[in-house]
Amino acid sequence: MKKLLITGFQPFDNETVNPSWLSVERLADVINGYELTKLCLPVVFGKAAEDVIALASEINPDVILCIGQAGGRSAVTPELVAINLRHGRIPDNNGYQPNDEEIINGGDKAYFSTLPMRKIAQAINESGIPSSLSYSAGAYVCNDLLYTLLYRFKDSKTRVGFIHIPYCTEQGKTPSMDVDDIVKALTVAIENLDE
Ligand code: PCA
Repeated sequence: MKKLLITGFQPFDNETVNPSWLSVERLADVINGYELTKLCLPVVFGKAAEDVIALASEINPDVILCIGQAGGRSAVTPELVAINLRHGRIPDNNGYQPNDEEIINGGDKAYFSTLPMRKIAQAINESGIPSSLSYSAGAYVCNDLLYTLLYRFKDSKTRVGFIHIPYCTEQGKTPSMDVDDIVKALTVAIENLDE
């Protein structure tokens, strides 16, 4: 069976939950011929990617798909690209707040996702859950994670992608989405990982 390493994040920014992990932990263990391995990541620059790379070197996944909260977005937004930039509007969960730094010295300015993100956005949208392709994952820990993984796996068979999701209803913010719908959207994404 093919292997999918799928990740969510711990809570950050004064929240008590992160809908990315709430939804990842509820996904079925096998979807579309992929066996899922689930990992919850710290919201810490550098460390999130280190944890993924450590587990990936044990299980050698075909695909790594990372999920993160994008408060303020009203749709599920697969990310097309990651940029070589770290900047924090707020400190990470280790208290570190970078100000316009490079992630990887000598890395390209940007890397494109190696999963079919536009197709994934269309498929989620057709399933009835609002979704659109995003052209920026920001400059915070989610972009840091996606950039570092795309750099690390650029010459390997492992394909890498990232999906941002809205706040979930329990967080009491708007716009928001039910975790049930986020789980459904991520399931559709996994059903569409292959070109
Ligand atoms: N979202 C943040 C980091 C962790 C998360 O869930 C981001 O968009 O960078």
